[in-house]
Amino acid sequence: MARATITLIAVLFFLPPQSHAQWRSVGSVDTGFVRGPAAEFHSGSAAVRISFLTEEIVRVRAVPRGAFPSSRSVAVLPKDRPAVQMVAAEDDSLVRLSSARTTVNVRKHPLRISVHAADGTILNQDAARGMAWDGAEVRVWKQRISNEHFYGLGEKSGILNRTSKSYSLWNSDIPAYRADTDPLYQSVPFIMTIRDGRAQGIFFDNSYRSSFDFGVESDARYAFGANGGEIDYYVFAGPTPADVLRQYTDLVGRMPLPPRWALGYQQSRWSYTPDAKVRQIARTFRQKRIPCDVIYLDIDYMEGYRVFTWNEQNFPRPAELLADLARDGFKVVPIIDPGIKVDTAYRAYRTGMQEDVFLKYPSGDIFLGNVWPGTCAFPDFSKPSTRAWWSRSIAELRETGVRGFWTDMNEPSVFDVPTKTIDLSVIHDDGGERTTHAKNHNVYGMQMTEATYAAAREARPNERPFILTRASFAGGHRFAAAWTGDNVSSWEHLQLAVPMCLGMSISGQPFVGSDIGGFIGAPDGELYARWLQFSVFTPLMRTHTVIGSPDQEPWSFGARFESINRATIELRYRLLPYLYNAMRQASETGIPVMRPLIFSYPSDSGAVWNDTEFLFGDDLLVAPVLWLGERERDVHLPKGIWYDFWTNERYEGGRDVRVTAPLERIPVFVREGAIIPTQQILQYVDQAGVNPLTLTVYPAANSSSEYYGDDGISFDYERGGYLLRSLSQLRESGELRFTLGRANGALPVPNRFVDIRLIGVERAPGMVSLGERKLLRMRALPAGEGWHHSSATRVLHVRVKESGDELSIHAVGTAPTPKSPGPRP
Ligand code: MIG
Repeated sequence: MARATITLIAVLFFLPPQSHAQWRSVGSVDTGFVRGPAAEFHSGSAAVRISFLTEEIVRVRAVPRGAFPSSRSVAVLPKDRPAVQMVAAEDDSLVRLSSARTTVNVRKHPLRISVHAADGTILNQDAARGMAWDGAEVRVWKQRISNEHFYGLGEKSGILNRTSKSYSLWNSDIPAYRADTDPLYQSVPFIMTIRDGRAQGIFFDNSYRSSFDFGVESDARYAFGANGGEIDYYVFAGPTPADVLRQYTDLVGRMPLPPRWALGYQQSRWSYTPDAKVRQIARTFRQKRIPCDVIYLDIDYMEGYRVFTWNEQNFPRPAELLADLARDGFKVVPIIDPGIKVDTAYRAYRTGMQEDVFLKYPSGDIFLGNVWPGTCAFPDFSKPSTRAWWSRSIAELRETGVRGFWTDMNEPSVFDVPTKTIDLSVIHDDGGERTTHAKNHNVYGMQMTEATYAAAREARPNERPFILTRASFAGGHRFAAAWTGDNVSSWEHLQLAVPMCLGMSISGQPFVGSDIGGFIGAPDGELYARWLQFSVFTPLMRTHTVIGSPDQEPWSFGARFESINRATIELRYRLLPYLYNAMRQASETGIPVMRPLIFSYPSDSGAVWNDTEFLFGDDLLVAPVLWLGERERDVHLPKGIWYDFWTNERYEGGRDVRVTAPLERIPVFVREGAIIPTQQILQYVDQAGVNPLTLTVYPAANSSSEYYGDDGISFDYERGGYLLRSLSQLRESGELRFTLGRANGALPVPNRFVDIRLIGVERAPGMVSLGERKLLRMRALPAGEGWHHSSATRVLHVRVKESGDELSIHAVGTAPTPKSPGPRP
């Protein structure tokens, strides 16, 4: 009896949650047909449609009854694609649908799907339950193939590798979140799985509250679903992680190039006020010669937090302030919140009411919620008339001289209600379909950025907008950069910032960063300095801190840290050409700037759980110091040859090494064969053109890359207004060749020098020539054309005038590449 009771309790305890006993899976195929690159199957009242968008992108949709509704997606870009050739074959148990590169097997009894690469490798395969419904809920189960690891889902706290965890997606404002806090501000229902070096991706195009399980329910399965909407997902066949991202961003679009100044250092706090304080901060940067491009205005610049107003007391003449700051090279970015204060004396509210822009309950009453200004109404950004209304105020801010927009509170966050957001029954226009907040919640923030981006472009058609957002959805990278919200000034949070930024990067959003030094609390000098060093290698490099906290500027931690922090920010400015090239690559291919090791080395077992290192662009490996008091750290170097960025010491990869990391230095390694473009230090990005353009060559037998430059602000590059040159180098038996390919693009070649620094050159060459012309040897670094060799640093430095022609440099009589690291001074 006792034993039976225990057994019963044990059974009850281990039973899965009972709430989903009612899952109804798709049954056997009754009928099916093929049309073009798509097939549709019917099973009872359910229907399943499988279509090839490209040879490597397959879409799966399923409905429990009736026909497929017209499908509108805020994430997927409408796009004309060449028709895919799909071949269908059938036997008693299976229908096989194949493009040249991908095959979908549809088992008929019951209907279960598996997706395969051309060589037969399984990419994903339905588990026993396949696709199912329970009331309004939808869910898909896939078999977890052994050794399969899970990444993606955008902004998530905790570790980067999502295996054995489960997550929900529901945009939420959670200050001082922790490693296990979920969900957070953004929802990106995209995942990448990697197994034995091979990647595939899945994008679940559903904006309802969704959930993903990577092995909690069972380690033999993974699953995704939502509490409304359709089963509608896309499979990306890879095979590399870069291919998956290229395919995913082919579907949801890519980041447009931001203005180049947005890659400069940015300074924020809640809040710099009044105007004199803003001026003082700006002046201090220039006086101390610490480079800075952007200053933010947090909510206190407004009149009672009314968006699109200026506080008359503290910011009496905003246009004058912004113009003065602009003369000094500062761009000002104010915060804008979605909540519009209910106040008939406030223009945005009055016009918003007249133009019927606010979200309403089904009854027609306007939804009211409490946020910073008090009781507010919320614009329905899915409505064209709302966007037109919003656009006018954005244009006005732009006319006043602001250069970017910081969209906050757009989860949307609502105070004083248990759900912390808009009532789920509230109706959004949603393209005229009039759907609930339950459906539109997760896309609200992205739609706010979309409206803001469009408005900024309308105001200045040939100027690239800059928007920084807290909330977003899949595809939101088309409109805004994103930061990781309200973190904490702690070492743990610095450690979290790395996988968070990487998780966003690997999910399609390249333009990411975290509040440097932490938002809540106060960092000490060391934490701030280490955070700043890490953030040289996050595309968004912005300090921010909460109201009432101590000063958090690069000079706030004493003289020693001030000089360390200056040098750190200067490093960022030196690297701008390299970063800009990586941003361009991201905007063209979807391959992010920050890449987890597993992204670039999917077969490297040392990369699977690596949360403390990453690649920055194609050629730099960054190993930030994330621990108090540490002056050295272990670094996993993937296979290949690596050079220490600071000392040029040469390392064999494929192993872990221990490296020193004094307070002033973040460990960075350069891939062999890299040609790294850098520039002179400036106080702000547009202070002067790149001059000289320095190209540091880390010799390999041969290698090549590209240099891209443009005006950094306009869209002229879309019409050929850029400068694009190939870079290549060749090294064999004591000879070095470096070639800067002929200038492509309509941008005039700048009147400047190009400095080529060849690393690891043992002996001074007997001769260095530029094409037919012999270059002069100099005793010191050349001021004009010429070359210099230092046997102490083993750098051969060649300086030539840039022209539109191919520039080919040839050095003869140097020693061969060293086989092992030499001693360093
Ligand atoms: O309820 O505008 O994440 O960066 O300083 C807080 C004040 C509202 C949250 C943002 C933070 C910003 C703060 N905002």
